[in-house]
Amino acid sequence: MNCDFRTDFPIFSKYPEMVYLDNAATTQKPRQVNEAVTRFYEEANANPLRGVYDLSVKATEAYESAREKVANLIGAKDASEIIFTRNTTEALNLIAYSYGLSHLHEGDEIVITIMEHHSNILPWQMVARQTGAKLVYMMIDKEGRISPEEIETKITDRTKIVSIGYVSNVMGVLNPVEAVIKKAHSVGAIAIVDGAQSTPHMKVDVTELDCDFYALSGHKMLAPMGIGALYGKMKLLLEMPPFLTGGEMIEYVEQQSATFAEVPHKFEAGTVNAGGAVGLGAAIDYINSIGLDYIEKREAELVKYMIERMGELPYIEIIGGSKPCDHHGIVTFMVKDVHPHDVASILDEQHVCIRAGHHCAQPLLKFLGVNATDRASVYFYNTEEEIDRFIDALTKVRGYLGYGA
Ligand code: 7TS
Repeated sequence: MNCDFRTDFPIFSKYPEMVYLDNAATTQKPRQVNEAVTRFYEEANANPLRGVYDLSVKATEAYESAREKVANLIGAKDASEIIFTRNTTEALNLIAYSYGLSHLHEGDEIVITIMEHHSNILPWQMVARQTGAKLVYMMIDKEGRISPEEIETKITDRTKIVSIGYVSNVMGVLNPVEAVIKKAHSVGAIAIVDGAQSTPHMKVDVTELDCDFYALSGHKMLAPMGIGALYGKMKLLLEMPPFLTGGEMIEYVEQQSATFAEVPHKFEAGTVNAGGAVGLGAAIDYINSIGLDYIEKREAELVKYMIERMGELPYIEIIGGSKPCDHHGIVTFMVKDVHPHDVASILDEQHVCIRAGHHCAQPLLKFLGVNATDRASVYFYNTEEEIDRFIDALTKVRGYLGYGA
């Protein structure tokens, strides 16, 4: 297996002893992305979309070219349907504040699943509180699956919004988003996909999916923190009011009123994160140079190996599906008798980075009957050797705390 691209990631040379298995939280950044950001600030820095002078035009071109790259990556037909946001959280809040508050009324229903990240729960709680709409949950089985009956019975004529994560950040399960989108449309509801955990790892085509909105975070796919994107169907974006107001999102401003800029700029108030967008564009170029087919296949191999090796340790319980293909890059687990935070601390002493806690999915953890878990998550740059180091570290946990094997 050729792992040459690991040398593209300066952090791995800086900490050669580190095993980084918290990729679902954020990924490491390749030199190519860091250099693209630096190049933008050294060679094209000016406030984009404002100046008529050459440097500002350069900055605008760099920013808009990144928008094209996001559109191409996720199969949006028109780059104007891509709005830059800070992250998935801001993208979902944009839909909630703009579409949700202006379209929902008392008696309407918003349908999500019990395994959503808090950023796909709290915006809908807010909309429900302010409009009198009801928040309804599709439940899952122990393996994290949503049954066809659950989709059929929870999405009804009262449903106006359905919002679902493509891949769960805790279970790693790939959700049946196509069926959910179809059902949502059949009752006249809009369908939103939280793509935070899918976009970095698999081919996504929003046109084929026919979702109305799709949210992603750059930092989970090699890009800098502070840049994300929202795809929305143009006909919805045109009718939606702005989320934030102020500079750069207007056409004309009078003393008491204003008209707004065209989509997407209507939704990008204030000075934009052009450097971040350029970094996201470079991250997309990098991902394309490796290929999402390869990335998906490689991560499946790594997860299969990780689950096999974890199977050698009888005191480990993996949460969710029993098959490796149920865990898209993410393996959440418990070590018998040991608090997940202790596990993560003991692993940290051995330079292995994993996440412990509720993973911003408290309703899911309550449903699973646990307060916290451990989670190891891979990206294409991880290796079998690192997984061996992770397993070696895990074998020491119970001994450190005085438990037998
Ligand atoms: N949706 C899902 C499915 C996520 O996994 C996350 C972040 C978000 C939304 C929010 O993304 P953000 O970029 O706006 O923060 N998930 C995690 C995680 O699992 N550990 O840290 C962040």
